[in-house]
Amino acid sequence: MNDLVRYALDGNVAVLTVDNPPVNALGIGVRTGLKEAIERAIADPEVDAIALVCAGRTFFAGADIAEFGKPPASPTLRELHDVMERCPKPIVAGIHGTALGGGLETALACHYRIAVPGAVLGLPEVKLGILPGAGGTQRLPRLVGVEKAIEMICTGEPIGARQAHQMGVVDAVTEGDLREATIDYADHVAAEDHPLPRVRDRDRLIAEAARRPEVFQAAREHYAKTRRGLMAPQHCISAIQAATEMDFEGGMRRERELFTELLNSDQSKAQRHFFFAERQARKIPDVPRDTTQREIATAAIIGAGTMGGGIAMNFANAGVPTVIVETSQEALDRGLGVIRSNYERTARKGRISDKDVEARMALLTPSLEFTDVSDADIIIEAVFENMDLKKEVFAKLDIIAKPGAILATNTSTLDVNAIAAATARPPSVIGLHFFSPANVMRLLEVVRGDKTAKDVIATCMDLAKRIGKVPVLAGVCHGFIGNRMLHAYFDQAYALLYEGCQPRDVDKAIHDFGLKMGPFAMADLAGLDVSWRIRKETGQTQPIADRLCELGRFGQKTEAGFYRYSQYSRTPQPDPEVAAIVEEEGLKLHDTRREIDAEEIVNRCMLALVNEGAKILEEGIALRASDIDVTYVHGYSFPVYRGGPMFWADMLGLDRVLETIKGFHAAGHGDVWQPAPLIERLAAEGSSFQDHDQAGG
Ligand code: T1G
Repeated sequence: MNDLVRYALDGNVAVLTVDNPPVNALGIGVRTGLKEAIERAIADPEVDAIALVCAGRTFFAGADIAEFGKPPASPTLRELHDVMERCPKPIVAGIHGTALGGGLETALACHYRIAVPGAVLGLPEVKLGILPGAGGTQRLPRLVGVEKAIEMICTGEPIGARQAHQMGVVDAVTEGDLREATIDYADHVAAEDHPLPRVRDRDRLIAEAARRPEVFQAAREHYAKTRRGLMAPQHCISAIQAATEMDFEGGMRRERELFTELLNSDQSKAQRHFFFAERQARKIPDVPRDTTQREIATAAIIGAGTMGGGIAMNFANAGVPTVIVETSQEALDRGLGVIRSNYERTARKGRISDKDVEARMALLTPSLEFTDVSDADIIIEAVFENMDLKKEVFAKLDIIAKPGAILATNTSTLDVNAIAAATARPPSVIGLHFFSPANVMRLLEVVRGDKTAKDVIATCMDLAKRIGKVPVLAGVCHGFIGNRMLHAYFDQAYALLYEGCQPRDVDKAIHDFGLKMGPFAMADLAGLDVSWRIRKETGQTQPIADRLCELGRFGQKTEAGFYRYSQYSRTPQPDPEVAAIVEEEGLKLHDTRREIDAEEIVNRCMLALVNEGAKILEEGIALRASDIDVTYVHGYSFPVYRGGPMFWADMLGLDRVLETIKGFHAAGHGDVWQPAPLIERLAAEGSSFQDHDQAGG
């Protein structure tokens, strides 16, 4: 054995305990140790059955993702599963924590499975741009039927132990000590006198499904819409369909072919990059993991508007009692009303119960008294985006808030240092920039001020996970990471309108590239009046948008903006009135209007993000290029199968990126196309943003 797999005898049961922290990934060491342990148990006359459990916080969380891309080492998971399935003595898997991917596939290769109530089981490989490659697409449908298998495998969402028991994925749910229960179960089944149940032999459900091939076509159409642009869900469906058209071995071969195709795809490389990027984003080099944190048991939100209400819901969802303060009863009632209707809508969709709605509403305390925030551990200000107003609020909070309270601002652009300076406790001031709708969008920009204390940063980075957010640390500059880059992106989108495009041309190219919507449909959703007011306050102009706003066209909320919207649908309709305004304003800046193809539109908009992103990296506003990728995928619907703007640029090759940027500069598209020095340096070295990250920036 090796030190990753322990072998012990408990009566006539061989107990195999795998211990490979942090998540018992099924790396080569574990596979080797397991195979040797099972062969030893088979050969041991004292042994009648085998109990397989994992030490630490979880059962196997899957194959070792870090081994991907390396030559497969034997025993592979399939070879190990063959040994397990052909084992003449019953193998019982005892599941706790997460049985995911290769972990669940390993359990399905056992003869029996039991789980504790809190365990979750799933095949999330599709989130890595692959599919379950160790028999999951062949064994799971044999247990749960093709419809449920398609749903579990194409969404990658796990199920709980009780649901798994109802579906027959696990044979029992134990309330007791898992190790003892697994041994007892093994001892019990060893005494039974019938052939060992192998999942691979269960053909009833797939034979029945073979008569309903339309199920697969319907699934293809559904996931082509709901997982637009992603290859993996479609391959998952093909693999499951193979289970209904071939025998087990044939299906396993087809699964392997489809798995290998995905594993070598750019999409999977991007999604695997993104898996680790999300985890890297939590690590702050100068804020050690064990930094003492401030306790967050209660919260308070200043402002019950769209953002304040959404932010409060995150805390209620996490079970944190939260006070919401407003200046008028009417505003307070409106805010709480929106929160309740959001919860009721979620309950109607069956995602939470009516009881949950009441429980979460009960955690929210509306108030008109600023002093009611005095006991809160964290206070988040979400008032109107105006510096004077924010300074006034923070000056008041400085007096009222208890010592040690964290004072956070939800500003999306303003100077957090200036806001902190309005208090006598800048170390306790931090930016927590939520994205709208705040109860839905997963990204949280954690903005570190010059004086923000490390324990405040550590507390907020972990708090983000607690309230279901993915945190990215940003330094202070106008617009932090996300919105600063978005400015460069919009500048190019507008420039394309002046040069020859119409809003639908730009939006179609960006939508086809993979974003949920293009810049102008997005502007209509956010409301054109917001940025119009800021332009007027700062003396800036954007002629096309200014003319639309002067006509009262503020976007979806006025059923007219860059597009027209009917009362009953949010589908943008091109409007000849806008087309005329775009042409007129364009010809004021350029003598003629030119044809611009989708490739140039994409390059202008996306490389504007990349070039600005590189400057943000150079200035240390972002710690890593991969943090920028996390920001854009979770905050701005950048397609995860491209890995984020910086990873996308790496896949293009920074030499080609530099050449294109220089080309735009030479074509007179403005100094914004001065290449970022970091891109010039990395291209010259033949390096990438990933190399830059690995070198520690
Ligand atoms: N391989 C390698 N490292 C892994 C890993 C894995 N499968 N899962 C987690 N880690 C690392 C992670 O990078 C982090 O490292 C640490 O463990 C803690 O993770 C054939 C091919 C289990 C729900 O997709 O979803 O099986 O940052 O911070 O938030 O079909 O990790 O500390 O250095 O995420 O408590 C399928 C992936 C693989 C599950 C725990 N399995 N993991 O979440 O901790 S493909 C998955 C997770 C496969 C087969 C195929 C989560 C978790 P570090 P963490 P967490």
